[in-house]
Amino acid sequence: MTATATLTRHAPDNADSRVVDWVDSIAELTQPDRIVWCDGSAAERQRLLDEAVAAGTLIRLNPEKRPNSYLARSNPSDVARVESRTFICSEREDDAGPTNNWAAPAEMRVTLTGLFRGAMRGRTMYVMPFSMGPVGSPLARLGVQVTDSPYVVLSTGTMTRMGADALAQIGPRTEWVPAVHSVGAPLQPGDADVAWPCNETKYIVHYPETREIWSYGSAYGGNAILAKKAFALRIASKIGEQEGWLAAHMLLLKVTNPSGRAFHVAAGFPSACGKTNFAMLKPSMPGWTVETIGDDIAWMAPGPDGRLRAINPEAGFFGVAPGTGHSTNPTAIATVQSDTIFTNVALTDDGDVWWEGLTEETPSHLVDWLGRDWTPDSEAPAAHPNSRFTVSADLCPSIADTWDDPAGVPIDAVIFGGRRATNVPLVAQARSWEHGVYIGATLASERTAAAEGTLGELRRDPFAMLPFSGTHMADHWQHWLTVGERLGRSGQAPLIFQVNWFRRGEDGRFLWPGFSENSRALAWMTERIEGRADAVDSPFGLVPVDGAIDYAAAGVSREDWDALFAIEPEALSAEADDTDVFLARMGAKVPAAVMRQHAEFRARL
Ligand code: GTP
Ligand code: SPV
Ligand code: MN
Repeated sequence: MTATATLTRHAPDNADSRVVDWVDSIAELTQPDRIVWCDGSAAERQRLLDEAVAAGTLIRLNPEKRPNSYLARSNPSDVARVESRTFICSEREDDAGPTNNWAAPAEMRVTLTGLFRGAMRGRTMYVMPFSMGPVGSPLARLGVQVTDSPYVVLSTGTMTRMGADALAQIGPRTEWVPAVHSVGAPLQPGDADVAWPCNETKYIVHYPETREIWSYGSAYGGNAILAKKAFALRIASKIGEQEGWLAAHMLLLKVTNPSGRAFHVAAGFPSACGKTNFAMLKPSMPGWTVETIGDDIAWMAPGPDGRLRAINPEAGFFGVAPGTGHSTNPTAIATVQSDTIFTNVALTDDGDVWWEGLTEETPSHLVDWLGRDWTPDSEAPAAHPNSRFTVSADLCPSIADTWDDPAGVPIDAVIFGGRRATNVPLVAQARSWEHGVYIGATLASERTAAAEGTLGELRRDPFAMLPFSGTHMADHWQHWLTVGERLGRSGQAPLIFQVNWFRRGEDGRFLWPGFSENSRALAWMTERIEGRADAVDSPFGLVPVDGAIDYAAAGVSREDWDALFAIEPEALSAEADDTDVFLARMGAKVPAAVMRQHAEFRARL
């Protein structure tokens, strides 16, 4: 018997033989010391947590302040997604498109085989069967990830339905997506391990046609929790195009008006542009409630009744910490009271966590995310700008009781938004589905800390999917047009809107207070759905008539309100020129409908 065969003997009896064979083959390549099949139980989680504390990977927080919660400090070079190291390896380069890094699959397989050979020596390989979406839902999908990072196991355990229930779903004919992850830091006998092993060389690789994922060198969320961005967006966007449904970088929420009518909304904003906050919105308007269904990813398919139905494929939140405070997002603050893993936030002297924006008062002493003493005089922030919390969706006080309904929820509105200091109004309704697709296709946003790159730089982020599309971006647009036509035939296509919470005045301050006041824009959108609110035409689409939104109640002056909708012809014309360049870069696949809408935008200026 080979060493590998001894190791895989511990596969659960009901494990499908294809899964066992695949695990075997990866073990033979990567040579781990041990293999552990994860069952997803609470006991398993506690054992991993205790081991991680003993190994120095996690710091246990003060149980009186933050029960069952932990702090992880990453390697300082492994703090965000690495878009420059993320690859879509379709057979034809043209199927990955100009916005993705591409390499020929055969060549990439050779490179990765070299890197993964012996990569797990001295480590344990964990096998994680998982379901994206409620186990057994017709919209759910299965996968199996192997990893040599206990931090990734703990994160996946929160973010997905991981373990025995998912494994039991995999029969001889069930499709499942294999995902291989290694931190790329093998240990020789006698080597001392580090708290956050990783490798300077990083590869986040997707084979959309064969539906496989390989990730090397990073343990950061989006690079390593492969069920999330790699599967639920990049691979799923390809599957969705083949099968007629949509994988979207969108939050899902349910909003109920004072007369008790509920609406479901999907909203796509780029990374660190407000999805978690909007999903957990506490309306400032009396009588309105918002409940959370998801904060990052939506899978949406036309249902048997002809309506678009959506599920949140995830089971937890991997949310941005900085800026999340009692005044901005009290729901998130309540969610992370316990049972949370924090990554790269600061540690207080009494064993709790802190980050910029958590409290109005800054503690006089902290240990920063790099483990250094920190005081308010320190120059760098105490928490990394992309520091995050990982917590189960069940713990969110605003979670809707339908959030894990296997049938999903019917979508009434789709929203696109970004961080735009100029040009884009607070809220506008697309004139048609086609116009809405144009708005999504040409979406732009200022860069945030969620990925490597220069902060604040304006870049196109079509459908908030620039880093997450597993296909040619223009094919993605055509797919949205096709799904929209199908929904339109049954007269049940959701309305599409655009929002911008981030417009600034000449003095640089935000013109709109945001957060709970965003409910005013949301309420107007629901009133448009009901046909109760009036709108006027603008180059961006239909905007609220005077008096439709009570901005004064939000503390906004008449002057600022006007500035939120100001049309600056020169700036808009420069933006239209930039859109020409962008669309030309997308090439011949750009749908005629998008070109038509662009011509119309120009004509309306
Ligand atoms: P990912 O998890 O990266 O996909 O991000 P996300 O879109 O869920 O972003 P999130 O809600 O975590 O917000 C990111 C940052 O934007 C936080 O610092 C928030 O405080 C800030 N933010 C969110 N909503 C608003 C708003 O309405 N106005 C302003 N000014 N800032 C906001
Ligand atoms: C994002 O960057 O959009 C995130 C965090 O939601 S990650 O999972 O790292 O992609
Ligand atoms: Mn995201």
